[in-house]
Amino acid sequence: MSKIYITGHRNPDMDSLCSAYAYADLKNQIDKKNEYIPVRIGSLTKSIQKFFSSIGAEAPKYKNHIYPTVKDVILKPDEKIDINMPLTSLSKYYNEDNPSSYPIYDGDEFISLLTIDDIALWFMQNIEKSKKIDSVPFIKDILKKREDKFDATDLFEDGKQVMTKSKLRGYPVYEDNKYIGYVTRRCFLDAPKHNVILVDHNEASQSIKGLETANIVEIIDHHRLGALKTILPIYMDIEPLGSTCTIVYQQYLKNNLKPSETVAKVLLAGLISDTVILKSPTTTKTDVDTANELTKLANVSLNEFAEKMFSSMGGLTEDVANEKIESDFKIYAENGISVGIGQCEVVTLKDLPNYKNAYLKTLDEVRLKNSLDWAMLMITDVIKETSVLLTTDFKLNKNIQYRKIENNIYDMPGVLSRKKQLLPDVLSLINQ
Ligand SMILES: [Mn+2]
Repeated sequence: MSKIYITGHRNPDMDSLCSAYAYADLKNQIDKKNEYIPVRIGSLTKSIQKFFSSIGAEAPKYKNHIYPTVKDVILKPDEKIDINMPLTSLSKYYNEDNPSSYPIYDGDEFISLLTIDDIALWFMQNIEKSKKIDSVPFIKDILKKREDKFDATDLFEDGKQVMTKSKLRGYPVYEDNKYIGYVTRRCFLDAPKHNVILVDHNEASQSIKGLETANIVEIIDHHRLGALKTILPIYMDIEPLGSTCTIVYQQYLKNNLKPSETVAKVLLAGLISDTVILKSPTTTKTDVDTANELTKLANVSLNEFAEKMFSSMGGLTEDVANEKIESDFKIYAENGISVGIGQCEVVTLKDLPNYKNAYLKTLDEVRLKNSLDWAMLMITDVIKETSVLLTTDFKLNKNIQYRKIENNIYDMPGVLSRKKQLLPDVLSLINQ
């Protein structure tokens, strides 16, 4: 049984997290030979965390990288050899697989590795001294305690470097300060590879660190193709649909399965979040049909669920200004001008007067932090299907075509898509 990690892109959004979660659920049902683990490679916003707990699901766990680690190659002998046993009790293991080191215990507690060098040296020194050895020595007479050790999370390549230079033949491996096994030089002959499925992205630059050392086994996505080369042929399902969750639902159908109520909610959340409740210009008929079927399976009404989801994600209070601006902030550079545009969704814009000043101020801090000329935040009311734009001070503000509500705040009725609507307008301003 191997582990196969399923990950969305960096700065994970709802669609990335939900499609990883649901695809792992599907794969675990159709392939019992492997274990599929949904992961995320960026922090979870408080609002997304809230949503997952509100439907009783556990959001994918954080995974830092997919490089092989020392833990992937450890040896764990079944039997424990006790320090009080005679040396000869080891001969069976040395006959079987010739280990250069062997872990020695005192009762249940791991003490140290006994290496073949320690044994040889002991005999040589004793023969030198007394010229004859009358009785079999005990392991405790020979064993040397050493402090050298690896941590389970040490990278395979780092471990290999250490072992290549070290005089020691083996190192114990600890996880959370607990001994879990040991490694010898032989363990580092071939680097193991982790298996990974990419969802909601297909480009290495947006993916998990260490991807170049892993086996990509599948790609499920709805973005432009910028995929990397693979050694073996892989399964890909890339379609121009509104969300990756839509594709994952189609995968359930292809396998004659139905998602559970909870998984249907997760899929629906990713779908309505990426398509702004099916109103974004990226929405297709398949997305609409999928949403209808998912609402039945999830036992919810689309609008109520959407409103609940977006409102459970919380309003734009002052304490989350940074998070709301930065969690989905994309930077573009054109014509020598750099601009960053954040987007967030709300269920009402009526409390805008309460938070606008705090958000304008934070927006300028985010602009400075990223050394940008211009920064914007598009706040989309997903119920009324309209947006408001906040901007930092910039010479091009006077050319903005949207209706000015007040300084640095503009009304964008009907605008829902940053990619397809706001961005082209901004780029044309920059290029004028
Ligand atoms: Mn997506």
